[in-house]
Amino acid sequence: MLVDEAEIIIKGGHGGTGRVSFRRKMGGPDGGDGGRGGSIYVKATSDIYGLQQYLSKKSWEAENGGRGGSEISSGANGKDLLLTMPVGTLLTNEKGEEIELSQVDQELLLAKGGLGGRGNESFKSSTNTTPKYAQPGLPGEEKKLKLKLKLIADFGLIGLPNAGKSSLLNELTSAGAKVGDYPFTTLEPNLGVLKGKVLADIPGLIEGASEGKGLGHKFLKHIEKVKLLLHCISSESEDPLRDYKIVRRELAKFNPELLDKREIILMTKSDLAEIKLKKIGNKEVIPISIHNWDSIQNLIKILFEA
Ligand SMILES: Nc1nc2c(ncn2[C@@H]2O[C@H](COP(=O)(O)OP(=O)(O)OP(=O)(O)O)[C@@H](O)[C@H]2O)c(=O)[nH]1
Ligand SMILES: [Mg+2]
Repeated sequence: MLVDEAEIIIKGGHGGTGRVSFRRKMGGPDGGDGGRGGSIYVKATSDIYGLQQYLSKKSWEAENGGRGGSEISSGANGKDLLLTMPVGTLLTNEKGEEIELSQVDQELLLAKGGLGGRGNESFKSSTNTTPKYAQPGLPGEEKKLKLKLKLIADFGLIGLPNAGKSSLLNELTSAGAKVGDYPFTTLEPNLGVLKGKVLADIPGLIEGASEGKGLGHKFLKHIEKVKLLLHCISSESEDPLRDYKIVRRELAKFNPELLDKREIILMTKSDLAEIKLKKIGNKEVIPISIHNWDSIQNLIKILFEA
């Protein structure tokens, strides 16, 4: 299941307490400082299912700093905690401030660990040579964050049910989407990453989809942002032009601007039937088969030249 919303509480580690101690022989103060609490960072990844972990675990804390020791030894610093979230995640704190993870591998500080307390040695002065106090450490920053994944697909696969969209997604990316020789195999959008670009497989659109028929209508909103539509038509179809028009009509009914998007027309499963339709309007129809390596390579080339 694709998780696109979650809420978490994060907390930097508490700073360690400073130590009060005195040297055995001379009696001077020698209490060391507490260690710094660990901080929490986030790193953007290309794993679009990455928000799933925050459904079961909502509270994340970095390690506390260690206590200061005698002989002016400082406590250990707490370990930092690195959270991972999919690129496209929008993080909002309680004040409504937002940050968006816009690039894979981007790293940001989310919550600072608390400073360690000073040990009694550091309070020594000419007027107080034997201070008997030390500081407690400070608490780490605590934040409540809303996480929202915005599907910002670059390419969107559309077409009638069973046209071979998921198969193509699997061929181009490591998405591992379910494939079946029946309509409506895909029940929610699948996403994959191809050379840093996100490809979305939108469940089959049927006549009436924009009015709520079938499944595709729920997901039409996810293609409003895509830069390029990959329109899949099965070469097994008795009337490919009709299939094409059905889908285009549904797009238009949902949002006419979708028709202005760049579109590549793919005649899928080209190994199964002869391609009779070579052009639709002035758009070339590109034959493609998951069993034909060259045709897949050709498509990748077209996508990255687009
Ligand atoms: N021979 C052949 N079969 C293919 C090809 N691409 C897909 N298929 C088969 O076509 C059927 C449908 O493929 P899917 O990828 O599930 O189609 P879909 O468009 O995702 O279908 P829905 O999710 O139901 O909308 C499966 O049985 C696939 O194995 C191809 O290039 N050649
Ligand atoms: Mg599918």
